[in-house]
Amino acid sequence: MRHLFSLLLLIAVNIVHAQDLQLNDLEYFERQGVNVLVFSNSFNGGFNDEKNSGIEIIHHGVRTVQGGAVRLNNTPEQWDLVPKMTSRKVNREDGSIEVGMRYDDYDFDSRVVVTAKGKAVEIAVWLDKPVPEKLAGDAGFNLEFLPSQYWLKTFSMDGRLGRLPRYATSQTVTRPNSEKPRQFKGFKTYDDRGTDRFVDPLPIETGHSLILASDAPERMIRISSEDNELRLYDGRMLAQNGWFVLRSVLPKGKTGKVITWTVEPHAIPNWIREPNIGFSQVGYRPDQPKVAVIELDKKDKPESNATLMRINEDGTISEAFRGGIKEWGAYFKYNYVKFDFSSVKQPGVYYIQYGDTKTNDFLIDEHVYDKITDATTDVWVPIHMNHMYVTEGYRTWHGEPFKEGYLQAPESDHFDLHRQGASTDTKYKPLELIPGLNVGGFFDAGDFDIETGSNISVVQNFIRTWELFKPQRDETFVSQQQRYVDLHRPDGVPDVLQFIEHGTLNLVAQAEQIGHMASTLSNSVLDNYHHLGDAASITDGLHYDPSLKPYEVSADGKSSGTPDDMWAFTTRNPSLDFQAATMFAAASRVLKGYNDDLAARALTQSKRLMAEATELMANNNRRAQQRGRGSDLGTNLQLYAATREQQYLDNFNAQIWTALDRNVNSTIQTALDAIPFMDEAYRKRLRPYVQKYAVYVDSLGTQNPYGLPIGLGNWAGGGQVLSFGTTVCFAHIYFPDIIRRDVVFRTVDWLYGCHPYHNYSFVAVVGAARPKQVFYGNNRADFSFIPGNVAPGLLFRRPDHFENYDDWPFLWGQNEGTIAGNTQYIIFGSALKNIVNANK
Ligand SMILES: [Ca+2]
Ligand SMILES: [Ca+2]
Ligand SMILES: [Ca+2]
Repeated sequence: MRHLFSLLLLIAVNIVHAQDLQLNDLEYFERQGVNVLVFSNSFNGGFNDEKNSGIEIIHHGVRTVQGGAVRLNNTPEQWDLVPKMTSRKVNREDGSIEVGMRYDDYDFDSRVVVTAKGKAVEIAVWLDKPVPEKLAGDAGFNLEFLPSQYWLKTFSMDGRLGRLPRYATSQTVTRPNSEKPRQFKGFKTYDDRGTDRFVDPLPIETGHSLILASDAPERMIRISSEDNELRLYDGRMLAQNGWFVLRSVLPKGKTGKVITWTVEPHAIPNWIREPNIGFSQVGYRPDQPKVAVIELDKKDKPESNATLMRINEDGTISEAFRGGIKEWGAYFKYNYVKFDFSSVKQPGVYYIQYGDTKTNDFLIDEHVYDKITDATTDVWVPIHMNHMYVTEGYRTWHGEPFKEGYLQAPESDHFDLHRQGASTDTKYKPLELIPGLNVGGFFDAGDFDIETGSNISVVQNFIRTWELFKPQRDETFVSQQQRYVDLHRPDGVPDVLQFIEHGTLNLVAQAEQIGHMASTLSNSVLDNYHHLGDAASITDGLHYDPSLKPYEVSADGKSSGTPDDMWAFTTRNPSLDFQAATMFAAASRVLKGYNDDLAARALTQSKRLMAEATELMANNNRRAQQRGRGSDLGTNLQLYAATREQQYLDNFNAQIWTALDRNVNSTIQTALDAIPFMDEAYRKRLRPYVQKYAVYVDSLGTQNPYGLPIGLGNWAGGGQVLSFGTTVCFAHIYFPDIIRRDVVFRTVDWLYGCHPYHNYSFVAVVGAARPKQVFYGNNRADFSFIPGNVAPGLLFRRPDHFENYDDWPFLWGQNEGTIAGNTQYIIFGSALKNIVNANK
């Protein structure tokens, strides 16, 4: 009897163990529905606190908790200091992970040890030396909770009830700046209006035992600490992208195990993630392949069939097709199966039914791709026109920004990854006004600077679109004279020409006024770089006069003592000048007959910069020369296209074949771009390389279920997918027998919803049934989007998680559209439309 009891106990213990958090082979703690990651992703310093690092929890498939680390602020902002990870040890014997953290600025080291304890983890902070005097009372252990998943949910602190707010309205105090922990490189995220004090949020609640979201089993989590006070803050008080923060301050003067928390994320028993049926929200043409990729929990058992249901014109529903499910296999965290309904060609409204899951409806129709670029060209691009007043119907998107112009940047480091060297490389003194730069150009992305390299790409992308597809679309009124843009108001000029003109205006002004290209025209102070709202209100529009007191305005109303003027970063980069020279040559050709004056100015600058850059690069060391040579191939082709001078064609011919031999994948696009200028012999010689590229394209189908190059970097790989899609389109246009037409649809399927995590379209696009609802644009604080934006998409978090938030716009690596990327999308979309309409 006793023996039997022991056996039962043993079984019971084993059953309990099966439900406990286990340290898995990928080095995180796991139970069904709960993953606890300990510095699988460390604070890498790219853009400081990217809200992607430290201790993280993926709770029923959604990453809802991150930022677990020793931090120096109640609610850290992006440019507050982040700890460097100095060590990471996985101890399988006691089921723990230990991470060393260091703040170099304060010579401050700490360790965090996370140990599985049944269904919970214990998080302990260890100090070998007491907290530095300067940080005492400020340094603490923090854990951050995603607002969009926790707002409106309940909490209970030591039995006191509350509800997490939809919008931040807790309380703050101000403290002397001398008490503020140093921010990144000494920058300041705030304007204290001369008070010499900073704002510090007060906690919403304090106590020792917190239950979050007892009203939502998938989000419920318990945190307790016997020895340390838990303080709950709302990070959105300081920054709209802040998270809810729970923290305990490190005790003064103590060493050893100074903080102990028990964290228990609730797991829904036997939870299995709902299938994610990936399909194109834009729909399908009757003659294209139609394959849904279904993402399944590894514990889910695949169905044997799925059905395509048709919504008839009288509103009734009938089964259009029933087909088998094909297994693809495992890819990172999930299993993938496919449902092929290509045989359905009848135009109509359909949805997919797989087990108990059904999708929203979508179209099968010949015209589904007709409008895919319209939102981008008609709305997104004109809204990003700098130095203009931009209006649409009753709404003003922004007033005319930066009326005071740009100052010569002094020697400086910069928060947006720029640098001004000791020499200005111009005739201007630091902080002197460089005249004439506040014209033309496009906002970089979710921020408002002019990145010169990106703006060059934008003009090139529009030139390419113009020359290949000649789009006559005119939906935008642009008056350079009035500095006024009105959306949806035709003015008799094709919009693409006006966009080429607008980009060229700023870039030519740079070349003329500075003498060469600026690396960027950007913010001088961090506290207006993170601006959200009307671009015209970033600066005061008045010239900065350091002889005035801060915030003082001169008697004539023309200058102020507020140092908010933008800066031009002018350290000379000959290869950037070379790129600009190439683009100017092409722009000059396109603008001739439309804006002859600008065309002539562009050509003058092209010739001058070309000569100067060539000489500078020749004088530079060999490494710089080799760097320059990398871009020679494309540059020579563009120069030939622009000037038709034989020398450029000879240079191109001298390099293209060795470059193709070295790397087909990275060279094939340029080789294809040359076809219109080459003879039949060139096309013949290119054939075997395209065949080699086709082998690569086929091989992608075995690398992942989507058959695309999927990036795993710290910025999602939407750009790679687009560039792949563009190359495949061009390869198909020139070599239809080698690159089959079917392949071009892989990219559209992915963009419009057939991808991991969710099935929403990554493009805020006309025609999609379910586009993403939030993007990282300049209206992100409104949880909104700018139509036509293209999200970078699926962000990979180590070791096995793809993610694209659709309720939280603030992670740029997933949701930020850029001017270069979105204009690349216009080329891709135009090429695709060209291909599908060729059959008509
Ligand atoms: Ca930028
Ligand atoms: Ca127009
Ligand atoms: Ca100003």
